[in-house]
Amino acid sequence: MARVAPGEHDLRRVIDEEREVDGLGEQDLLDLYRSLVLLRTYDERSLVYHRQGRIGTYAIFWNHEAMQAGSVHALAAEDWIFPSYRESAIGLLRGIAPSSVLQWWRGHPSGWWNPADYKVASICVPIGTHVPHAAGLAWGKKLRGERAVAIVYFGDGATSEGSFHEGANFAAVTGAPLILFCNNNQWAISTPVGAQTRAETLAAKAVGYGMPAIRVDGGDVLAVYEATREAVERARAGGGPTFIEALSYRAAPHATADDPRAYIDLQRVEEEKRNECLGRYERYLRRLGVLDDAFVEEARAEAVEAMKRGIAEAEAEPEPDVGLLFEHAYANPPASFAAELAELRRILGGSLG
Ligand SMILES: Cc1ncc(C[n+]2csc(CCOP(=O)(O)OP(=O)(O)O)c2C)c(N)n1
Ligand SMILES: [Mg+2]
Repeated sequence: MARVAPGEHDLRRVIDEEREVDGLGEQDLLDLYRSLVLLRTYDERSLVYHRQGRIGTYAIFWNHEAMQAGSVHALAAEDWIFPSYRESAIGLLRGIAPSSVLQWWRGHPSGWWNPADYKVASICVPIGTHVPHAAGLAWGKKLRGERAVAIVYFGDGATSEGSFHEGANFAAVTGAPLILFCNNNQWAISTPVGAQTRAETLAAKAVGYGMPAIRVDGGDVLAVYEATREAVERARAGGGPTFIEALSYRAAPHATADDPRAYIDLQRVEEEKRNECLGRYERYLRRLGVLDDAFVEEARAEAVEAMKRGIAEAEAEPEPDVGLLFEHAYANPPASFAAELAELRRILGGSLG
């Protein structure tokens, strides 16, 4: 059996400890629930749309919603989010339309937004290359004396990439207001975290850069919220970056093109599924007497409706013109482009005719 992360000790928890988080009122708790439901619904519907051939390869984030919603709720509107493909739909929590994210997965040019409009950077597919971008933006905010902080999301595998180390070191040295949020789902496709590092925990890496770290139960939305809020407060107060390691166990395939039965611990997957993050939070809220069936039904119906509308809007967009392939790369395109585009149109015209 593959090796996974050693001891899961010292994880910050709220739900399992039956604690409450200071400063979170009933409305906040319900808003958080609604965000979890929206992300869960987006993810489950996207898998169906993929199977129906309506979107392309899709990176499933089932059971990662607590890490995403918990951390975003700890941010202010002016704070910047740098997602990886695992957080493709995180912009929904900032008002980006489901159709825009679905179009991204369809490879359509309308699957994009102006990052400045939502303070959500483009979805990063190369592993870890957005960490220096986020560090740079955060440093810029500091230099300008602005209040905003940035958060960058990446996986356990990303901590073996050069870009991660460059970004982390840069953020620490400049005292940039950055939260480095590591989703440690213990797998980088089929590579277990034990084959990724000799460090006992990923949080231990922060020590080498001289920045504080927090380890948190990634399936506990309130613990993630609390940990991120602490990191955000430190960053805003001029205390520099924080590394957050949120621990879980990947309970779904890496993406729709993956079959994890060849390598994963299936028993551990079943355990994780039984303890998945939305159900955990739902049970907690019901115990508190904050959530009832009517709210649950309404939140789900609203999210399903948003997705139905999203896929319909995406599919209603006209196909882009192939000329787009030749635009945006050069201010002064090479002379050969015109002939190449004409050739492409001729070929496509032939294949269609
Ligand atoms: C620079 C780079 N190298 C390799 C890949 C191929 N690749 C895609 S996902 C992935 C695994 C990443 O695992 P992790 O960082 O743990 O993130 P997770 O997918 O588990 O969220 C790899 C190696 C890539 N996208 N970019
Ligand atoms: Mg991973």
